[in-house]
Amino acid sequence: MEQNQQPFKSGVVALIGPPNAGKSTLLNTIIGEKVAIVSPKPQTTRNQISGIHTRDDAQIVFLDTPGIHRSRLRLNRCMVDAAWKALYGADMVILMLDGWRYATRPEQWDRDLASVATNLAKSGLPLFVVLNKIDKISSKEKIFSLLARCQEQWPGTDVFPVSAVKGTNVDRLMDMIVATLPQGMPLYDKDQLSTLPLRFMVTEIIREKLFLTLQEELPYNVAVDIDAWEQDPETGLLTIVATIYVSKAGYKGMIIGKGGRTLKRIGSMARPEIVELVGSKVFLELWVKVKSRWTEDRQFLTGLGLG
Ligand SMILES: Nc1nc2c(ncn2[C@@H]2O[C@H](COP(=O)(O)OP(=O)(O)OP(=O)(O)O)[C@@H](O)[C@H]2O)c(=O)[nH]1
Ligand SMILES: [Mg+2]
Repeated sequence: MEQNQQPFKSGVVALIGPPNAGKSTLLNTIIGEKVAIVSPKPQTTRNQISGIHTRDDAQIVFLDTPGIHRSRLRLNRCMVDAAWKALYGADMVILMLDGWRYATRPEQWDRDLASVATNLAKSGLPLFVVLNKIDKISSKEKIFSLLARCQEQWPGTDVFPVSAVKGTNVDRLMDMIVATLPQGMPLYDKDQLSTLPLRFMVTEIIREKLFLTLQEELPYNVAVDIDAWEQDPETGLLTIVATIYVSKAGYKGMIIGKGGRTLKRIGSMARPEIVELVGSKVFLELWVKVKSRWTEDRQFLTGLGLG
């Protein structure tokens, strides 16, 4: 019988790019489970999110990151710092771009990518460019001209047109990542999908439902923290008490909604996903508290794993 002579590969791949490019969606598609939250709004991801993909010939730790954008706000600066920090210790970088955005608004390219391109060049890490959301671009010519623009900006770099949502071309991207990674042993059990603590993942699920439910600027002004996490040894019921922090008193009523309806909806959207994640029955209690200017509060941000 023929033996597989290929050496085992392992390494860390940082997923970097402007907000809303589809970085978290790609991570989830690769891992095959939801490890990162996703929403149609930009700046959904706030921390580094790890996802572990193990196959017969390789183990890859992906680091999903907050979208790179310009802002003077402390929370946003911490998010962008967290993104760039993912390059330390990474073996390679994937720059993820929303192809549809640049197909429809080409003038956004320089604004979004000038500083990203400079920083990536400085890192000296192997780079792949992923042109995402090609399912939304019906004209082949537009895709070709975007691929050419990527080649112009990053000469000699491999560029992959993909659809992270549909999984188009993701297998080819994975094979090329594995080919680029160094030889190495797996660091994690093959069944482990993330290094993130369950409690953090629960706060992320709640935050995703806030992003999906709330309008305008509100989602950017909420943070979620766990107050209590207790499992009844007899019934197995896990009671989770979490607080949603808002930066202004006016926001509190908007989250709670008329007769508590909005908060209840957020809880019922989050609970089934939490049950799936923790693998037991869950009682979820949500509170809303005002913490003025939390987005500028260094200590509070550190508590959220930022800064
Ligand atoms: N049509 C289409 N939509 C996509 C694709 N990939 C992602 N999206 C959508 O784009 C939006 C943003 O996706 P995310 O995965 O949250 O993007 P992100 O880059 O992680 O965004 P931040 O965390 O804000 O930086 C969501 O509504 C996704 O459903 C794709 O391949 N095709
Ligand atoms: Mg994200």
